[in-house]
Amino acid sequence: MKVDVLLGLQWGDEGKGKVVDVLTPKYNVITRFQGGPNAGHTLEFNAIKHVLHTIPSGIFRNDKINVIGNGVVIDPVIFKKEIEGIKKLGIDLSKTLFISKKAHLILPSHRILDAASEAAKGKSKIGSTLKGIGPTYMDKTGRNGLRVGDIKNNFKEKYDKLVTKHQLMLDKYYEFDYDISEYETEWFDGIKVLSEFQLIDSEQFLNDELKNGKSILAEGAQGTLLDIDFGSYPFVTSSNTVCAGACTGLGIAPNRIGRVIGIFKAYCTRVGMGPFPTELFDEDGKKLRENGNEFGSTTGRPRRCGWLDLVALKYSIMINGVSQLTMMKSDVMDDFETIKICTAYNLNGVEVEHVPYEMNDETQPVYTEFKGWKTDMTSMSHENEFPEEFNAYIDFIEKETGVPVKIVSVGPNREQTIERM
Ligand code: 2SA
Ligand code: MG
Repeated sequence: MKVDVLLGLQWGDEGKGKVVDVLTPKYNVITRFQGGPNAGHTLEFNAIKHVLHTIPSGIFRNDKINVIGNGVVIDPVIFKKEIEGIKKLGIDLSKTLFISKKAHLILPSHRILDAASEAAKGKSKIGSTLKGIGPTYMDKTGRNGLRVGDIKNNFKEKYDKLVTKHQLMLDKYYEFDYDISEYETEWFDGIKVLSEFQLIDSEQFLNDELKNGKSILAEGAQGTLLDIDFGSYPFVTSSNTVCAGACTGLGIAPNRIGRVIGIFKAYCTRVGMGPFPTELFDEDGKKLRENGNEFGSTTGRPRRCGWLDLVALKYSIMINGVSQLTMMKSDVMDDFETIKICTAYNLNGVEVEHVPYEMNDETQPVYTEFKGWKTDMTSMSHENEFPEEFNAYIDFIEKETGVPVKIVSVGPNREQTIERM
């Protein structure tokens, strides 16, 4: 058996949570491989809207195993809240949620360091979610991190050692008021909740599952353009959000990867700072934000909105080896007169069709215009119903990328998902 990977091809918030939830019935195991509570995966069903941060989006389907992989970073405080929220819906997670012993822990002081680092950067701040993601991955690669598997082994001693290091850093490099004790009690309560789950050698477990004929879906968080290596550095997150991240974040060999499902929005959004060539500051941008309810599901920040960027999309498809596409939220543009797609960048008078080393103000989008379909598509259930202009939009994307658009989502609900044959 193989591991299918589902990931975002833009700057996150493509709608991965919804698609994982829809695809879950086809898989035995759903797993997260990178990121942490900076993610906000929104699922809507039975008139319930639920946002997940650390827990895989397969949790609402019965009999599925959900694994938090080694590449994920976990904040016990947020984890505990998440568990409580899910339990309220009557779901028993004790037998369906497994956590990698090798996953790293976000300490209260990591969150403080994140805030201090952002404050010190002033105008050039990253616009991080302030969840402590960057500092936690720094400690991981710097070989100072604290892992889930440490909980049962001189934990307090290791914790104190790392916090002391963080305090020294805070005192030496930053002018930042903080009070660690504020979060600490809650944090240790969270550790208690965490340690009651099955803490496993997830790489072994996942490979054994494959050997036993079980299918696995790896659920990406954030998006390809936020990847630490291939995103718009330094305005990126601190993990490998690309397909290769599923190998390192789960302990799965590259030849075990099966389908790569790339999710993109019919337009583009971004939260946080950093370049965004197709960003709109006009009425269309406002309309995308309002129609699409484009506000961060973790931080509530308004998302920046713009037209679909095909140059960036092709880049993401290349890096990930995407085998099929899923287009989300086209319904947001159901009443648009004209829709644009960026098909090249104009760099100081020269037209290019690749993503440059650094995107900046000089990276000007070159657009191809499309006639809007001007049809409410939200209650459609079959591709035969698609308006001609909508088909033209999809055909263009398929032709340009060379990858089929297999699923189209026309609304937030499970039911508003249409498969294309
Ligand atoms: P961080 O916190 O260190 O990972 O932030 C670094 C950059 O990565 C961006 N980032 C995100 N972008 C979109 N969605 C994300 N998740 C939440 C959501 C975000 C929210 O689903 O809406 O609620 O605001 C996410 N997580 C990280 C971030 O904006 C920085 O640009
Ligand atoms: Mg999100």
